[in-house]
Amino acid sequence: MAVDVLLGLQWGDEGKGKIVDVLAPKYQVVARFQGGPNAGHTLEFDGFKHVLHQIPSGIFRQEVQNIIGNGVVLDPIIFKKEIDGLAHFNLDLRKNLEISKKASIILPTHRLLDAAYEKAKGDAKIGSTLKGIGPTYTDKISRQGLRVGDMISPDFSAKYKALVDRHKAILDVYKFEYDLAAAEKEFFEAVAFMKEFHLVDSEYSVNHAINAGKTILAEGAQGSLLDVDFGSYPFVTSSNTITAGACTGLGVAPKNIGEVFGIFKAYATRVGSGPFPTELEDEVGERMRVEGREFGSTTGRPRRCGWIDLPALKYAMMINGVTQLIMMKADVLNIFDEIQVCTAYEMPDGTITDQIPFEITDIKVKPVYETLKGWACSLEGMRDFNELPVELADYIKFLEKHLNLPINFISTGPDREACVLRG
Ligand code: 2SA
Ligand code: MG
Repeated sequence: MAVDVLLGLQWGDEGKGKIVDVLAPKYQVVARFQGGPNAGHTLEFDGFKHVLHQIPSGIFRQEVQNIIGNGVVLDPIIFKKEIDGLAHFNLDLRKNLEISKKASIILPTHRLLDAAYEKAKGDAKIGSTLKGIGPTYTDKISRQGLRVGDMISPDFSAKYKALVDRHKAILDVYKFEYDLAAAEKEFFEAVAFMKEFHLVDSEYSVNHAINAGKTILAEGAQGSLLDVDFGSYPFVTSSNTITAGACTGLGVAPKNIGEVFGIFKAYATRVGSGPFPTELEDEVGERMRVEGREFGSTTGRPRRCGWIDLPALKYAMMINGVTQLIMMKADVLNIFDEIQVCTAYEMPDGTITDQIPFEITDIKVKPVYETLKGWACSLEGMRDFNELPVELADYIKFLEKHLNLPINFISTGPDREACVLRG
């Protein structure tokens, strides 16, 4: 059996949480392969709204095996809070959650370093979620990080101290003031708590599941355009958020990747800094933000909003090998009489391109728009493609023509049931 991958094709917040929740019943295993507490996957069901950060979205189904893979950076303090926050769901989490011993641990000083680096950058800041993501991946790549498996080693405290001493030296260089005592106490309590879970070599779990013919879903976090290699560097996160990240972040061979579900919003949003050619810094963008409730689920930050960007979407589809397209939040566009679609960019020298230029972070490209008629009505209760207003059907067909792939799932509201399935 193959591993299906579900990921966002834009800058995150495409609505992955809702889709994973819809898809989860089909899967016996749900695994996270990158990112960490910078993610916020919002699930809404039975009148509940719940945000997951580090824990896979299959957690609410007791029969699903949930795996936090080696590619993840895990904050024990946030992990403990997340588990505590799930208490009222009466789940036996020690049974259906496995954590890779090779996942990296976020220390309290990683968060301080994140803050120190961002502060030093001033106006050039990345807009990091300040969860310590960048510094933790830095330590992983520079081969000095701590991993979940180290927590069970007798010299964990010594390893911890050696790394924290290095961090303190850097914080001194940055003249960053801090008080570590409370966070350290919390950290060690959380480490003790985490040790009671299944700490495993999750590459074996995943591959045993593949060999046993189980259905497996790899759940991406952030978005493809925040990928450390292919996003608008340096305004990116520090992991590979794309399909290939599922291979390295779980130990899955490329030949074992199956369907790749690419999720995108009917428009575009971005939190944090960095280029966003179709951004609307006007009243239209403000209406989109309010209508779409576009505020970060991790940090509460208002998201930047704009029209859909087809060059960026096509790029993301290419890098990921998307086989299934899923469009979210079509209903947010109900309020507009006209809808713009960016089909290409105009470069500063006047040339037109449908590729993302390397210089995107330094130059301002102008979106080339085509204007489509809006449907300007509610989509409530619509479950069939043929019920959709003709303007929305036209919008979907227009996108499909440019993206060269059918859009088989169209979400028309936050509820689990609010969607149109085709094909
Ligand atoms: P980081 O914290 O080092 O990964 O930040 C680097 C950039 O990546 C962006 N980033 C995100 N963008 C959208 N959604 C994210 N997760 C949360 C969510 C966001 C929130 O799912 O709602 O609640 O604010 C996410 N995580 C990282 C970040 O904005 C930086 O531009
Ligand atoms: Mg999110």
